[in-house]
Amino acid sequence: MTELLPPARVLIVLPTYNEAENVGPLTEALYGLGVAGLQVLVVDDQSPDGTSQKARELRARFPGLRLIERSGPPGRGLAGKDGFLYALERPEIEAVVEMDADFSHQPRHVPQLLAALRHSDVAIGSRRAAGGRDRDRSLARRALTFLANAYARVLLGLPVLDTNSGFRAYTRKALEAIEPATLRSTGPSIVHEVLYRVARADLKVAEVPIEFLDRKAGASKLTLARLAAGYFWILKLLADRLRRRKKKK
Ligand SMILES: Nc1nc2c(ncn2[C@@H]2O[C@H](COP(=O)(O)OP(=O)(O)OP(=O)(O)O)[C@@H](O)[C@H]2O)c(=O)[nH]1
Ligand SMILES: [Mg+2]
Repeated sequence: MTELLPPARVLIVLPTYNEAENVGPLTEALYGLGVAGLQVLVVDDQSPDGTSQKARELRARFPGLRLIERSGPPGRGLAGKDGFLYALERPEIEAVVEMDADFSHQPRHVPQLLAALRHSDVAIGSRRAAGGRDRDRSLARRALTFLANAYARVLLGLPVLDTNSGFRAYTRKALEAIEPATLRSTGPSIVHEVLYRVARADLKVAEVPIEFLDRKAGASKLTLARLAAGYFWILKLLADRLRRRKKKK
């Protein structure tokens, strides 16, 4: 049977690892937004908790839902990259939103991010823009985010208040300029690598204030090793920045 679905225009990329409890309610909330041509893409890394099985079951209710079941090395960065490449292969997709699948990024902010794309190339869901909030999490967790953000902003000279945010919307033009095929970071630091490319390509960035919540179900995947890898990645990007500066002189 051919599916009678509106053509996908806005792709929501959800990287998932052990989000079986969240993927259903989140998919429902996203399709409930009433955004025309919205399509959800779950990019799962063989989660042992059966996230992809859940996503497959959800297709009975949401036939537009797509699922990439990744094999090979896992990672938040690799999953995000696959989502971007999926969008670029489909010319009907005009905008891409990436967001965490744990309800830290609330669906209600999606229309605000999309609205900001009317006058910008990239819209960032920002805890640090006026009106933004990050008060729900422990002080230690917020302090960690604060330090990582300051480190990335200063070393990479990024003109963005919330560089760590993985809640973003991109126009197709922005995605093309980012050249996802050559992104190299495998983990969460993809957010910095992408932002670094956004700045280099002189894309117009808008920061949309969001209320960031602590995850409601499931466990965090942030480990000390991942955190350290993220800090190291920023140093690699800094080396690239300095090399380019030298060449320019
Ligand atoms: N596909 C895939 N997704 C991942 C992987 N690691 C994390 N994710 C997803 O990326 C998003 C962010 O991961 P979280 O574990 O919430 O990490 P975090 O938001 O930095 O940490 P918390 O604030 O403690 O939740 C979530 O949707 C995860 O399911 C991975 O290896 N592969
Ligand atoms: Mg999270």
